[in-house]
Amino acid sequence: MNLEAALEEIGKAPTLESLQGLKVQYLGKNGLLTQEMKTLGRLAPEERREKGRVLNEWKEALEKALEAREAWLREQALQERLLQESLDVSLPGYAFPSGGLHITSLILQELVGIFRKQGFSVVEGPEVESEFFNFDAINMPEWHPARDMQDTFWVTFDPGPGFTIRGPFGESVNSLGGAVLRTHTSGMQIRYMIQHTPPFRIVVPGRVFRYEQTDASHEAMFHQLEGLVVGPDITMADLKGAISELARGLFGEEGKARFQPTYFPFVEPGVQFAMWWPERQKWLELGGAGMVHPYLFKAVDDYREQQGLPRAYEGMTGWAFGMGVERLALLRYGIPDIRYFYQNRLSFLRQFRG
Ligand code: YSA
Repeated sequence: MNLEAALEEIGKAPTLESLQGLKVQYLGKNGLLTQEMKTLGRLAPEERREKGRVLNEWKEALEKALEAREAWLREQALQERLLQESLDVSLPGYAFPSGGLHITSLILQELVGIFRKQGFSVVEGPEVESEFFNFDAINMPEWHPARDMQDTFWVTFDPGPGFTIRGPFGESVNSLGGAVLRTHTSGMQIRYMIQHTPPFRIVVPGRVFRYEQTDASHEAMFHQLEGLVVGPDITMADLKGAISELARGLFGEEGKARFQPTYFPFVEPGVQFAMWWPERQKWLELGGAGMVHPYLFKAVDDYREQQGLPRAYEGMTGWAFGMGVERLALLRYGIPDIRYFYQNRLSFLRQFRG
């Protein structure tokens, strides 16, 4: 075996794998040096000692050379990796997509914000509602057209374990008729009044459902904002003031409201209101309103009495309104079709994210 040649070969090994090969070739069980060691036994003692010393030196030299080359190859690999993986801070970064609020949420936030400034509380109610709160208690008896299958999603359910429509006190109201997907937020007027005593002012944002043939201005699921103010001396003038304030909040100083008489079973007198839309110079029909019908106060007090609570609404007056949230957005942003709202078409929705 030629030590010089072996050391040179090791010093030039190009990869860790080839280096391992050389290690085996020289120092392995059947390696060249090992072979030489095996011949020692056959030598005379004097010669054996001398050759043994030399072979040990060779072994040490080979081991050192292998170690040194291995360290060098590893360092080389590390440097190469560092070079490849180096961080270029001038490269453009990854864009992390961030979500935004839906157009309905944005307009609801704006509406609710305007009322909060006027001291209104914001409350929410159940979307699956009992027939009693959605209809009866607000003076829409059984024969009222809004209960027709064309308008209302009736929820037929097996009132088995775990499904009960509950009243404001957690009591089961299954006995108070069937269940519906609420057709408007007006049922919350009753729920709130049963649990609270006047004076108060609230707004109720929420999803409502109607069995509608959808078209450009009708959806089967949409949102309403309900308002209710009750106290000892509340008048129609307060209603007009609040809606006019809403008009100014939405459309600026030029904003104004118009009221036209109409009929809703739960108000007397009833109005529909429109707002002046300065950009388009036209009136927008937004919703219904009026003075709370005395029937509602009576229904609330009767219910309270049933629950062992004192009657609280005798001598009170109040006003209420209910408006379509998507309809307002349609007109305000010039959107041609209400069905765009809930089709999850990002190109449409991205135009409005806040
Ligand atoms: C009236 C008087 C009050 O004292 C309180 C509330 C009300 C409003 C009443 N509860 C109601 O729901 N009236 S409404 O049937 O005319 O609907 C109110 C608004 O909801 C409409 O003016 C319209 O803006 C919107 N709307 C109705 N059906 C819709 C709809 N929006 C989208 N799709 C539909 N299918």
